[in-house]
Amino acid sequence: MSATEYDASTALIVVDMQNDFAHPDGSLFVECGDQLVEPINIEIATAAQARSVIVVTQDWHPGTTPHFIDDGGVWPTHCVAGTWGADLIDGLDPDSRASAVIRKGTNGEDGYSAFSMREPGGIVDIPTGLAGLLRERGIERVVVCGIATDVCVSATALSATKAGFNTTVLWDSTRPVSADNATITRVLSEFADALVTVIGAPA
Ligand code: VGL
Ligand code: ZN
Repeated sequence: MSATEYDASTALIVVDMQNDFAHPDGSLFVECGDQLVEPINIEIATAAQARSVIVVTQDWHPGTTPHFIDDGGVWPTHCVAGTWGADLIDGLDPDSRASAVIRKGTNGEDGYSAFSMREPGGIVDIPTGLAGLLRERGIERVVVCGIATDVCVSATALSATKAGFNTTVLWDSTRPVSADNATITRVLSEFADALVTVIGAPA
């Protein structure tokens, strides 16, 4: 059973279910990321049946970018455009159901949120066009799942509320890069402050 309800004014956003994050051989494997395929498939199937908009995001970096440790950033090289690591994980069912695929970071930006990107170290948000696309389709509510809870899922959910969408995160269909208590507490309090609804939040 899906964790929430869907309808035609809801969009499901499946964040970065790519090999480098979700496959045990990935360069930035998020522990248990592979276990998300099954629950997310249930959300996708339920959302599709309810005629919700389904958005799939992909982290999509050039081979060198200040986002990567090798070039002065903080992350190991991951999700380089066109490589296996950037592909959606096998079994995510079926990606053809997606109404839109949003690729973030394509020009070397830090692409954490599905809604906007930012030059590394910069302060200006560069919209991805997702907010406009959702508004055009009459979307009022977004449901967010995928990887990573504390990075791209949280950035996506927080910008969704800022853009005026009623926002829900399916906690059990996300996994964090950092699973320590301090990180989880911070993410949950940011969600609470931004009025993001969290389904399945740890007590
Ligand atoms: C992500 C770290 C770096 C994510 C993307 O998808 O959560 N994390 N780039
Ligand atoms: Zn990245």
